[in-house]
Amino acid sequence: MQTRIWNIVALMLLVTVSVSKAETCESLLYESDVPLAFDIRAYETITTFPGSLMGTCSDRCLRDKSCLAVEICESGGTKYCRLVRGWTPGYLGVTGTETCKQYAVVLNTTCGALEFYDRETAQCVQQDVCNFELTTEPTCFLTETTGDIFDWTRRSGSTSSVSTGPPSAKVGSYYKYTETSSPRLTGDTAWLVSNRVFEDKTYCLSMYYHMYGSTQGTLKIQTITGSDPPVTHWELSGDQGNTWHSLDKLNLPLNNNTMIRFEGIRGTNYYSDMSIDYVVLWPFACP
Ligand SMILES: [Ca+2]
Ligand SMILES: [Ca+2]
Repeated sequence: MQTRIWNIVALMLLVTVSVSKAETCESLLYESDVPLAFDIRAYETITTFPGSLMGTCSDRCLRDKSCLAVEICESGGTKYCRLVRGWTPGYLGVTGTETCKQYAVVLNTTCGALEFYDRETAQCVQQDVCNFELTTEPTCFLTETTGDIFDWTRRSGSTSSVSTGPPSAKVGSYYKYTETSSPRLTGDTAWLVSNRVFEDKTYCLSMYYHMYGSTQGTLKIQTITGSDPPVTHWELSGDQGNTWHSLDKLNLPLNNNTMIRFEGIRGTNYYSDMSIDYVVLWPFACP
């Protein structure tokens, strides 16, 4: 009976920790990245909670091969750990207010920049990420295309209209957005499409998006396989306030004949600038 009570207490503590995670840590950013030996041991001492929390975290990471990294997060002097999919820093020197330190899981080697260590295949794998910091980004899997009405615009700082668009990028200095002032009209579309051949499996997409403006339009994430009609996997319309939001986990079933398409659709007036930044595509289903 006593064991059961302690289990309940431990469970309540874990629930408490889970709630605070969402408030203090963002899943897409980190403060630092430290390679670990394959045999993961205690990477940081967490004294605030019972040992079970630390033990659970380590055990899960050892057993779960899809776990590629561990994060130690801190909130108000309280530390806790969580499992994430790890990667090496894409852009060194990214700073923010995050309080998580990330530890990548690597085997006697450190993967190169913009790579992560895939424990299942024991290889360093390139990370597909669009941060839009460069005009041409080798790691970015999205590109402009024709067949739509206009292009997405790469931008630093605010957009040229008031009461729409973000004040700045979410990560780094640049982002992409749909400039919806004249000559753009209601319903005009701008597409970004993938330029990669994918494997036949489910990938996980995450990103930041900003959709501020009283006549905000619609953003869709779609897949198109062969000549089939587009399949919409995520869609959002209307004013989402003047803040960046995160889309954490979107499963996308892909194969070598599938294209990913981002579709921005202008709303009824120019208060319709929508933005995206730090779009990441993992070659695994979402955890
Ligand atoms: Ca950026
Ligand atoms: Ca275009």
